[in-house]
Amino acid sequence: MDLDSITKHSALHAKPSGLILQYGTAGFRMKAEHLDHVMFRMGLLAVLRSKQTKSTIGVMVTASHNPEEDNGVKLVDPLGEMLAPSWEEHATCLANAEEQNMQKVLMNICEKAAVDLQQAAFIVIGRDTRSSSEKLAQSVIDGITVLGGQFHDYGLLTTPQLHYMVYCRNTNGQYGKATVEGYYQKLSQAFVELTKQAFCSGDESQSLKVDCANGIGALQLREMRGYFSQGLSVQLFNVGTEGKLNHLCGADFVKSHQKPPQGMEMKSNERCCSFDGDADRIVYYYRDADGHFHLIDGDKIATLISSFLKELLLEIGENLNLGVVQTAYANGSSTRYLEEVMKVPVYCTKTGVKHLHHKAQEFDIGVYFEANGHGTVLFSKAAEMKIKQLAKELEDKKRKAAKMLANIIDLFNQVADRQVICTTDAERQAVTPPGLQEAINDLVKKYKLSRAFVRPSGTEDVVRVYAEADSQESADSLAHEVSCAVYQLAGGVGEKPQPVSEDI
Ligand code: G16
Repeated sequence: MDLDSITKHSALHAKPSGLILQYGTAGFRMKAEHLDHVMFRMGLLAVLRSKQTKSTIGVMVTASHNPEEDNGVKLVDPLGEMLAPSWEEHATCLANAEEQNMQKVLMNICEKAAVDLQQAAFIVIGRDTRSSSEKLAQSVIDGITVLGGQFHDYGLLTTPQLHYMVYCRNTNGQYGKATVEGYYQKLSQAFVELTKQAFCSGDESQSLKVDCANGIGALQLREMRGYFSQGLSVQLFNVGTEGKLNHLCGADFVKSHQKPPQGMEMKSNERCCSFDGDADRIVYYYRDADGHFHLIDGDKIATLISSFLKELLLEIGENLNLGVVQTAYANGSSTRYLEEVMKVPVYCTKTGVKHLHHKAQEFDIGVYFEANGHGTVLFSKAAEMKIKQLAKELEDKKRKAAKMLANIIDLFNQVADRQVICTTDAERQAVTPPGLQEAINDLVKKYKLSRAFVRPSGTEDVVRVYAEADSQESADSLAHEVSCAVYQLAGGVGEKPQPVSEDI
C-alpha cells in the first residue's frame, strides 16, 4: 500500500472538517456536495474488502428514494448482499477519519480484518441518474485506482442490476451473464415462461403502467421491455424528461400518500406500479369500478406471493419450510392473516433490507418484504436443487407446479439530532428519551385496533412516526399525537409537527 500516494490523493478529496457520518440503513446518504471524500474513501474500502474476500465487490452511487439533491453510496458484498456489519463499522471509521489519520485508520482496518494486501482486487460500479452521480462515481474510481484495484464501471444501472452483476461475477457466470443484456435475458425468460404456465388461455396479453419516479428505472425498463414483448405490454410514465426525481411520484410518494403519482392517468382496473429512484422498490395499485384507489404495498405483495408459493408446494407435495419476514411497519392485519389464515410463520426485524435478508436466509423459502416495497424471495440452495430436480422428474400437474417454482427462482433477483431516539424489540419500542414509550402507549390506548412506533431514519435526517388504527381518520390523528409527543420529549427535534405528518 503506497501510503504517501493515498495521502496525496486523499487531499484532493478532502473531508469537510467536523462532518460526522454513519453507514446507515442503506449506506451513506446526505446532500451530494458533502460526499466527495466519502466516495473516494469507499473506493479505498471496496478494494480492501475485495482483497479480504478474494471476490468482486460492488459500489452503487445512489440516494434511492431521497430527493434529487441528495446522494449516497452503498457497498455490495460478494453474493450480491449488503455489506457485512463489521465492515459497516470500518466504513464509518474511514469516512470520519481526519486527513492526518487516514493512513492509521487504513492500516487498522487491514490488521483487524486480516486483509492480504498482495491479493488482487476487482470492483464493479453503478450509478443512478442524479446529476451529481457521475462525478461522485469518478471519486470512487480515484479511490480504487490509488490502491491498485481493477474495476468495471457499468455507468447507469438500477441497484438490483448492480447486485446481480456482483453475484454473476463471483459465481463464474453460473447465475447469469454479468451484462445488462444477461440481466434482461435471464429475468424476461423466467417471466415469459411463468406467465405462459400461469395464465388460462385468453388472458395471455397483459398490460402494465409503470411510474418510473423520473429515475433510472425508466431507462432500463425501456430497454428491457423489448425482451418480454409477447407476455406484457408496458407503458412508462415519469421517465425523467420533465419532472424531478422522486418528486410527487415514485413508490415512496404513492405509499405514503396513498394516491397515484402525478403524471399518470389511471382508468378503472388498469394495473399500475411505481418504482423508486434506483428501482429497488415496487408498489402496485389500481382503481376499482367505483374509482377507489387500492394499493398493493410490500405487505400485500408478501401475502400474495406466499399464498402462490404455498399452493405450488402443496401441488408438488414437498414439505419445504416457508417463512415470511416483515418489519414493524407491516400492517397488523397482514401479519394476522399470514399467521392465522395462511399458517405461515412471520418474523419481525429492524427496518433495512439487510436485516430482513439475513432472517429470510434461515428458511428453505424465505419471503421478505418491507411495507415500502423492498423485498424478494430467497430459496436455499438445497430447496432450489430439489425443485429443479422435481421439474424434470414429476409428471403432469405436479411437474407443471415444479416448473413454475423453478421459474420463480430465476425471476426473483435474490441477491439488503434524531439519534436521541433509541429503540429495541425490532424498533417497536423506544428506549430513549425517557417517557416517550409510555406516552405512545397511552396514546395508542385511545384508539381501536391501533399501533404506533417511532424510529430514527437511517437514510434521512428525520424521525419516522408510524401509526395504524381502525380508520384513516384515527390513524392520522394518532400519528399527529405521537409526533407531538416526540417533539416534546425528544427536546424539539426537527420541525414542529403539522397535523397528519409522518416524518419530523
Ligand atoms: C433504504 C433501505 C430500506 C429501508 C429504507 C428506509 O431504502 O434499503 O430497507 O426501508 O431505506 O429507511 P429509513 O426509514 O431508515 O430512512 P432505499 O430505497 O432508500 O434504499
